[in-house]
Amino acid sequence: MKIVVPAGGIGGARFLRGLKQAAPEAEITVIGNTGDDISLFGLRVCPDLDTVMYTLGGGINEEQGWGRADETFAVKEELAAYGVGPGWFGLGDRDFATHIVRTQMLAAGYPLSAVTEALCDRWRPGVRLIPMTDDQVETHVVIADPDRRAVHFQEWWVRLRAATPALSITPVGAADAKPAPGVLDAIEAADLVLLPPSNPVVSVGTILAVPGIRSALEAKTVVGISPIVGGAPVRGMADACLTAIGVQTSARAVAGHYGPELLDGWMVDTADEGTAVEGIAVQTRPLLMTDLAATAEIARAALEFAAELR
Ligand code: GDP
Ligand code: FO1
Ligand code: CA
Repeated sequence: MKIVVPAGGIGGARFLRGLKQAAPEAEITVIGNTGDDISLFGLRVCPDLDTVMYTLGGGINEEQGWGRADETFAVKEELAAYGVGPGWFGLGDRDFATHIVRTQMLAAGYPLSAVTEALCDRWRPGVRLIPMTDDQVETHVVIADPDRRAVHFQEWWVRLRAATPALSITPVGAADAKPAPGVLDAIEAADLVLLPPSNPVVSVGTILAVPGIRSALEAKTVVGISPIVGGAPVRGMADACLTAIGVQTSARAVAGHYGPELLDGWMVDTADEGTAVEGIAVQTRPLLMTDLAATAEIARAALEFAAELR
């Protein structure tokens, strides 16, 4: 069975871990969000790709959900001693090595998709991880406070903790980006597509903004898992992203935003029992990925749901 999963960081990665357990024989292709990517200290940082790679490869800091386990911060401290920031972004020593390899390969002319494949040669995530595009796409956020300006998504999310309302959120460069090699082929060959409980705006929304990806997905059986449970994100500030694009923070509104052209099935938590969305089949079950077993159960249910809808 061939499964395609367009994924962001923590929510996507944790779901994928459950999916691997639920469908050990499946060929899983992950289309990774690169809108969070940022250049810092001369290095290219790809948080969502790395979160998926480290989580599935056994190198993730489990409590934090991003970055490496057993991390130290000597390089960051040395940079700070030179007065070199930003101090608000915590790149660890082990993580630095990943970024040095990536940046070196990009500078040598390799596309991000080839670089990601090379990094995954070490981590063996057990899925094929392809960035959504090899072109540069960066999510920018327009804020009003203290004056109206656009900041990089990471500055809004990490430094400002999304506490300053976003007037708009734009995946800069997406309109001119091409899907990375293998992305459209994987979708076309897929038996089904699962939308993990990733951020609908800055993770899945960014992937869908790359021309060609949404329409390719629409031709498939797609089942999504709601990241919104009981009217709030399970983790993080997705509510601030949804507010910025005028979508209510509810499982129902997120499904409506994706729309019946994209979604065949939508899974909502028992806290959202009774949710109905026009043109989309809804299934209700516990959706908290509390541990691997619970997550595998969610993935198993999603696979069965998709089989019914095919
Ligand atoms: P990020 O890129 O690291 O922000 O991660 P993603 O975009 O992949 O996923 C973030 C989303 O995961 C958040 O909006 C959370 O609400 C959602 N999420 C995290 N844990 C869970 C969980 O246990 N269950 C569900 N349903 N959603 C979750
Ligand atoms: N998130 C934080 O909240 N603070 C950090 O200092 C931070 C550093 C960081 C370094 C590498 C990496 O891959 C991810 C990192 N993240 C950090 C997480 C991440 O940037 C965000 O959660 C997202 O991009 C949203 O998906
Ligand atoms: Ca992300």
